[in-house]
Amino acid sequence: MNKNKAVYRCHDLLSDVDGRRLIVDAIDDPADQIADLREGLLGRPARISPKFFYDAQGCALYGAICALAEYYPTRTEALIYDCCRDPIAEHLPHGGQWVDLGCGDGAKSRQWLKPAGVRRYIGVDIAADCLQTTLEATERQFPEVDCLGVVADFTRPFHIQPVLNDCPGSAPIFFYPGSSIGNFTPEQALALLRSIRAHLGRDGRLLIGVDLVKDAATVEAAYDDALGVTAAFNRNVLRVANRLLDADFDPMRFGHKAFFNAAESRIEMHLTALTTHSVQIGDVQRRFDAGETIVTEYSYKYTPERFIELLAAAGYGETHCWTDDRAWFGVFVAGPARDE
Ligand code: AVJ
Repeated sequence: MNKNKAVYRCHDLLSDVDGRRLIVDAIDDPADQIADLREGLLGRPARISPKFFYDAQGCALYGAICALAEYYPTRTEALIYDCCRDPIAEHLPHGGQWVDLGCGDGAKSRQWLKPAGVRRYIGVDIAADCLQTTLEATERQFPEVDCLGVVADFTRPFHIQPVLNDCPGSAPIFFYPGSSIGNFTPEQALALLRSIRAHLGRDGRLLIGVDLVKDAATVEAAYDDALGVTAAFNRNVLRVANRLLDADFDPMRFGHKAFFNAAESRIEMHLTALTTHSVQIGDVQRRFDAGETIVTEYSYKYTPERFIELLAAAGYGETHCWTDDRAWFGVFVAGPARDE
């Protein structure tokens, strides 16, 4: 995305609505997204960005994954927040602007608005429809908090400084829970962390949840559950591709594969063609050989040390970390390095 374009769009929309709830459309041209998806599927190896998982059905399936016995991250992160909310909040500025990156239904954030004394809530998500509902729910529960939404794809550099400037003297708290950072390669994660860092000013903070390295069997079970919910979630992305690209993937002709790649410290999810067959993708045919895979997701796992290193490389200073007693999941609060 052209950075400047996004800035102007923010300005324009803000001046239009003078401080009331708004949806800022700071997303890339949808045609570019579709071109990326098409290019990825025609490439070798074929790949699909995980951001395409989350249509309405994909969001519902992800919700079901979070409730699975095998899927520990959501539960473990919630446990850390439940037991350490006040000590964590002590490290956050009060009267701040809560920037909820990938807000979804906003439920995780609503638990923070009181303890962190939040003045303004900014939901950021790629899914515009959910965003509206999230803002309404948040406003209903917290009428005194000013709520607004930004539609953005933060797989691209994002720039919401004009939105933050609209509420001067209120430091931003960027909340990025759920180990969503794990979907980025360490290089991409560094770029995103820098992007956030550039918005912090002196008093702003990042509050981020990160899944940690643990035995491979536990991680693999979380991404290949016994009931096949994750398999359905993975295959659903082919239905999204069918809709967006006018393609004719048969999801059941692909198998779900998930394994821990220890050298890269990441879970890899693939869809494997079960038989050799051709798929129509718009106006071209793409042949898939039996066993050929489409990469659909990487989910990186960090050690606390490695994640703190990444934060330092992105220009953060003092960092605090909380984990559960098995050290399966880490919650980090980081502020700007002092000498910057
Ligand atoms: C939403 C990216 C955090 O990587 O664990 C869950 C997505 N994929 N099961 C993750 C996901 C398969 C999830 N994140």
